Amino acid sequence: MKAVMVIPTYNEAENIQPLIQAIHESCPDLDVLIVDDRSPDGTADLARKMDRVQVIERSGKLGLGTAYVAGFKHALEQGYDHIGGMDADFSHDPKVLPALYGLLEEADIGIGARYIPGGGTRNWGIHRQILSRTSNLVAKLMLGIPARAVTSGYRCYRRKVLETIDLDALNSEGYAFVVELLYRAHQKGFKIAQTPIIFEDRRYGQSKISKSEIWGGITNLFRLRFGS
Ligand SMILES: Nc1nc2c(ncn2[C@@H]2O[C@H](COP(=O)(O)OP(=O)(O)OP(=O)(O)O)[C@@H](O)[C@H]2O)c(=O)[nH]1
Ligand SMILES: [Mg+2]
Repeated sequence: MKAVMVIPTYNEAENIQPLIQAIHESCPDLDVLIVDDRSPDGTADLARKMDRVQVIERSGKLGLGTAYVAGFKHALEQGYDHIGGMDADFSHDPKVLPALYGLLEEADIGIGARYIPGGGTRNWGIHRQILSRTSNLVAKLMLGIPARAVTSGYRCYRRKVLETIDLDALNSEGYAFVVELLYRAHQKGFKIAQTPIIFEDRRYGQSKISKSEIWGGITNLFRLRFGS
């Protein structure tokens, strides 16, 4: 099985090389595809210096959702059977990768989940924990998806999932993008499986996801559930 991990990046210079190294230590056969939005800190150039890495460089900061779409399409064109997605900031522990991709032996989608036995968060304040747990629960209940990790971006898919879903028709941004993708996949009857992860705060660099996206995420749930 040809497998790749798609990683959208924006200003991840401190993380990108150690991350790629950790991915290859954990999963020597996994290729890496970086989708960088012309990070001013030179993330793309640092990534290009590593082995088994391809870099797509876009013209500017166009957002996480379209970065995933660009990466997924490229991966499909290249004939990958298993295609993943993760953050570049070490919140998604590369040690979990064998277990995550292993889920695709049985399921169409594998998700790294915080709120199942063995999973959790590290260094999170009570506010963020409540917000995260609540948004996951609300998303799960509203969308009827049989998974606890609806908002998790640490995932992998069989290629037929990404071929079946019209990626260009997904119109959510940021966090909401992964929620919408899972919702569409669930609607098409694809099977979801989960493995526990401990989610850690980003190692270096700044957060790019704004508070307004949290509210955007909530309105998005209503749009998905009650919209066209
Ligand atoms: N290509 C691209 N990548 C992005 C963009 N925005 C965020 N990212 C990447 O998407 C991933 C998730 O973004 P983060 O900034 O870690 O978001 P977060 O986890 O909610 O926030 P943190 O608290 O900073 O960890 C990281 O790998 C970012 O570099 C974007 O506009 N374009
Ligand atoms: Mg992060």
